[in-house]
Amino acid sequence: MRHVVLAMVVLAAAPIAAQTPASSYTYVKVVDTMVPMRDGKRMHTSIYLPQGVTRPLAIVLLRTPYGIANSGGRMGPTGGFRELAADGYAFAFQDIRGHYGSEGTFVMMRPPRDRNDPQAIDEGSDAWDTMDWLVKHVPNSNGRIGMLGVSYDGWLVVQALMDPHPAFKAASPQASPADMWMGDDFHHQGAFRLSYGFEYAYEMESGKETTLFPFDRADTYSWYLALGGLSRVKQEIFKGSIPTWNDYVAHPDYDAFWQKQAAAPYFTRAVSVPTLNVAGWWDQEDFYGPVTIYRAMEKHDTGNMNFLVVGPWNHGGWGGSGKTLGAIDFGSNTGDYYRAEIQRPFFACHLQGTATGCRPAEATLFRGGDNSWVTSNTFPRKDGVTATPLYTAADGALSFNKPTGTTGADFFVSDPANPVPYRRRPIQPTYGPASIWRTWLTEDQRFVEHRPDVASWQTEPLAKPVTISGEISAVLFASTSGSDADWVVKLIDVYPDSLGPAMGGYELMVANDVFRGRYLESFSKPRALVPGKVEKFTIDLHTQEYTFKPGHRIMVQVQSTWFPLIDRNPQKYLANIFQATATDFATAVHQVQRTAAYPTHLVLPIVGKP
Ligand code: PG9
Repeated sequence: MRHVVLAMVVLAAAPIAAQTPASSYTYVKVVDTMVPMRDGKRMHTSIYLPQGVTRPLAIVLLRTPYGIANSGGRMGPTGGFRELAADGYAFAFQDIRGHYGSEGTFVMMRPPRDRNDPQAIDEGSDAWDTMDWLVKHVPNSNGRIGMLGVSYDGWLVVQALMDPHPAFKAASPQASPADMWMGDDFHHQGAFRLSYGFEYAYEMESGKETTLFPFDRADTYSWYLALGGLSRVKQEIFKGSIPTWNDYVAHPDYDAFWQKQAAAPYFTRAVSVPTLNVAGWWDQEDFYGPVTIYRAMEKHDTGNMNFLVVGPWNHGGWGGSGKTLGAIDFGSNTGDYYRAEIQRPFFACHLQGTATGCRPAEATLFRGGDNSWVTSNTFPRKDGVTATPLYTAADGALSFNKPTGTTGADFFVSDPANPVPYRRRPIQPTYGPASIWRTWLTEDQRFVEHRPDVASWQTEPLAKPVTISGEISAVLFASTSGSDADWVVKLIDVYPDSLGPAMGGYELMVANDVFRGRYLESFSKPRALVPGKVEKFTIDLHTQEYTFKPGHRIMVQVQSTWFPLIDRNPQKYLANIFQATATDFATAVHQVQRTAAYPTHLVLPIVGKP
């Protein structure tokens, strides 16, 4: 490995004051330089130092594809690193390969390298080479490095953890995707996340800097609908120039391309870097990822170094106060609590040797509804939780009693020409001005409840609280008159009318997901559904920690479109939906059974007895 020693460039930069109750430092950018990697490519890196600190400094590293120009603000009075900044670290920020100031080629979620190829590079080797350079070049370093980041930046932490540098002593991957086909930004259980997959790929790959797609109308719902089929995108819209779109088209199913990129299988060795995994229950982008990574690492956590925190947050919401999300008030500043009481001590203990904070609870979970933090020695919790079926019943009821009848079903007509919007229209471009993308998971689901293509069931008002903790799934016994179908399932907390006009009757989603019917037997080998045949679709609704309070109702909604979050299923089997044209889409009648033989239900992890 070769390293070029670069002179440090001292910059005259505006100082950034970090203020917390404990102390404050002024940070100055002292270096803006190009750090060489093992293949000779150089990565643009900035280093900020706290003024007036003479003790050896630990280094906190963030690598990002989103540009490091404004990184100093993170240590400022409202920045997400303000509590860390109060402890006095050297902060290093780096543009990743091929983006902004760095050399080389950007590859979306570059898969881990072939370890048998000494020339190969990946984000893990770039992180390793960067850490090696930092401990040798940051003046007065104590030789310990921490790394954290949210989402893509969190995924870069995960890549660094796969083959950690010896100086890497504390990690916090936050909202990192784990598997882009199974559950994160680009697909969920086989269904393509159209608006995100389309817009993000353009933003990242139409130039070296992020650029929004130039939609010619305010409501992207109508833009995506007017597209007709996805076959128009690759050449007509993107002119073949967006590699990630080309990959979606070439790999519609869960093949080696996606499997090679998925993070969990790479964690096969004992965890050696203390790791604080962070997720938000209402993360609109990557909730599957951080939980999956925590669980993959936990299998090899022989030294108790791997921890999980899940709060009532959207994507990165722990960087703010975390008191509210959309219309929902969680009663306290949950983000401030996390940063001050868990993240700050964790890094201080592992990087600076302070006495406490190295080992937070195994899992620290915010329980919505009750609005309290709870801890657990395992995740999901094992003791005192009963997997309890909650069945759909006649007249829109939900019941803990299994149906006994031989007939009974609910049905709706799913029309791809009039898909159910996933959030209130107009649906602004995902990251465009005034977009409410960041809070859509907490939107009041009454905006679609009246639609004839949304089936709803609900319990009576609850006489006592029902707390769920852990894994939720839906078991749909369902059929389509077509030969392919999407099933979207939403678990909802219905607030009592007594709460008055602002929140009375509010329908808050607490879990949800979509399943593309063609993957009933295999995610790698789809097949057509037999029209009219009742199949058992088991849909992972992931995990939650939540209390449905007395007077509230539990509701379940099922629908077959969620647009344009999810692309429209043509509802007649097509080998590759990315090749669909406008004429490939057909209406279908969808039936959801509720009989003794076919008892559609949710499985809820109920704490205590239901
Ligand atoms: N959710 C973003 C992401 C997209 C694609 C890959 C990885 C992450 C992000 O917020 O960075």
